[in-house]
Amino acid sequence: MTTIALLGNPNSGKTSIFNILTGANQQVGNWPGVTVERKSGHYKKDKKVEIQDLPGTYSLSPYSLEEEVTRHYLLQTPPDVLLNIIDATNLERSLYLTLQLMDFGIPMVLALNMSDLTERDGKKIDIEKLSYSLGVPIIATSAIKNRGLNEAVNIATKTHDIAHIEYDNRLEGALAEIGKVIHSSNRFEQIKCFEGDTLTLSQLSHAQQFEIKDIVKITEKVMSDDCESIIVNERYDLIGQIVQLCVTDISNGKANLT
Ligand code: GDP
Ligand code: K
Ligand code: MG
Repeated sequence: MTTIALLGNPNSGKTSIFNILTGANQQVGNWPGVTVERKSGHYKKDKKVEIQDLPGTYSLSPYSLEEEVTRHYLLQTPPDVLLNIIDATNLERSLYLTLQLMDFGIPMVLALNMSDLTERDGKKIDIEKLSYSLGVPIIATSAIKNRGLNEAVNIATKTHDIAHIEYDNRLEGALAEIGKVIHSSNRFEQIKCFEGDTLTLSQLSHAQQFEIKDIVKITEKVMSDDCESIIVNERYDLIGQIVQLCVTDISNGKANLT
């Protein structure tokens, strides 16, 4: 049995894709203890593949019940692979969630959905470059035209590699130090500690919390910014570089880099 979890921003096409992949083989319920809908199903073409639909979110902070459910699921019962559904017409915003998902250290594949609409928008996305930049397989999909979805599942079932992204050396150094303090190589937890996430910090001893505070204070000083802004800026800087490399403006018949 392989479990593939579908994740993406609201309106990325998750429900459409889930319905195509599972057809009538769906179970609908609630996540334990909360009134957030839980849907899972078996892949129509291979019953040994289970598809888990997760709530649509922009972040995993958690600012909402949906984010909390998703974060808890990824930490406590990680699937074999994440299929991150991306709205190709809203690449920057979608990639912000992608970078957060990559921190969990779970194999990941991207479905570049709404790919039928990018040319209408006068944009061309170089999928090979995008895949290379992020270190994950990417398949162009269109739920409305039923394109690329079976390929996405096939690739997902064969993906076992875990992609790594690197931010500024000073931040990477701080995260490595935090990893030693909390005895965890889980990058999501390290970043959450760095950001001062109360849920994560509350599970640590006072001594650990003090050590982390020191690491964060020093990093804030050398990077002249506060901890939360450091993370947000690192992610948006990287996304900016990736978009510049991979997206071409093809409107007005002219090919200009955006
Ligand atoms: P969710 O919020 O992520 O579950 O997204 P939905 O599956 O509800 O889709 C949101 C809207 O986008 C719906 O109107 C879909 O019909 C439409 N949609 C989904 N996938 C595609 C696609 O690949 N191309 C186009 N053009 N529209 C899509
Ligand atoms: K929707
Ligand atoms: Mg939906």
